[in-house]
Amino acid sequence: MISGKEDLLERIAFCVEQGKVNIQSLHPPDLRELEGVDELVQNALKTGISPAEILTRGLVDGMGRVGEKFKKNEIYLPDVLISAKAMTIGMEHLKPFFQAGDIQYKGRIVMGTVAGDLHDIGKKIVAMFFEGNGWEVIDCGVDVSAESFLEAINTYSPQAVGLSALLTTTMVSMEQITKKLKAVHPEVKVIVGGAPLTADFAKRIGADLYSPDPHTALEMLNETGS
Ligand code: B1M
Repeated sequence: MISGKEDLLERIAFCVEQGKVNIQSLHPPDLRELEGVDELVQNALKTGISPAEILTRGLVDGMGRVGEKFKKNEIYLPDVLISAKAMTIGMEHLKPFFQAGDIQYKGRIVMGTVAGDLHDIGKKIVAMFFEGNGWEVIDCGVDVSAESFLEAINTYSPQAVGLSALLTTTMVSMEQITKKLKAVHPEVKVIVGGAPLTADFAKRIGADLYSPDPHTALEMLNETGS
């Protein structure tokens, strides 16, 4: 028998997978007038399910299924976009919980998805982990050039810069950006992550740290000291 909690988490994952944003959404037609990610995440929080579980077992799980279907050509880009929208709405409700961690910042990190790459869901999740653990995050967004990262470093004097890349093609721009940043600011730690990366690649491009997931990234960032 599925418990209320399991059922709610599964419904959240299912709504991300189906791209069911909220009760008003007309898409998908067979879920009309039913609650979407917007309402379900709020319900889950009200019933006391932890934000971390809602994130990993609801939202991220749902987006993982979307990725699998996209890979197999079972769905197309517009479907992926609408799922990303549903996921983002859910993440908005979780953000305050991750931000509520500490009062004084441990340090500051500039983050961005590298030039040529528009994927930002993973980067936003990592940023939420950092913020929730007391780091001030300056999020430069997506498609960020080396020049924009350098400008942000000059403006905010961070301890670290976090680069995210989801495309094999933009791993090249991650390499160029890392090299430029290390040449100008060797004292600023560069931490890289994203699905196509490996530890070997990170080492080869001269990044200081590589993490495949938000938890390890946070541990590494904490170890860099503030
Ligand atoms: Co695109 N896409 N996409 N996409 N997309 C992938 C990445 C792809 C693997 C799908 C596939 O073919 N199976 C494929 C890349 C193939 C490759 O390069 N080998 C792909 C492609 C091809 C494309 C386009 C080229 C498609 C096209 O136009 N024909 C295009 C590129 C646009 C561009 O960037 N220039 C494109 C576009 C899009 C959308 C805009 C529709 C949308 C992005 C919406 C958005 O981000 N706002 C999208 C999506 C959603 C995906 C998939 C389905 C899901 C990505 C995601 O959000 N995953 C993806 C397939 C997949 O991943 N299975 C796919 C969930 C997220 C939580 O995981 O981002 O891996 P992830 O982040 C993780 C870790 O990687 C890590 O922690 C995160 C949390 O666990 N991590 C870090 C990430 N950054 C880190 C940084 C760190 C540390 C850890 O330290 C700093």
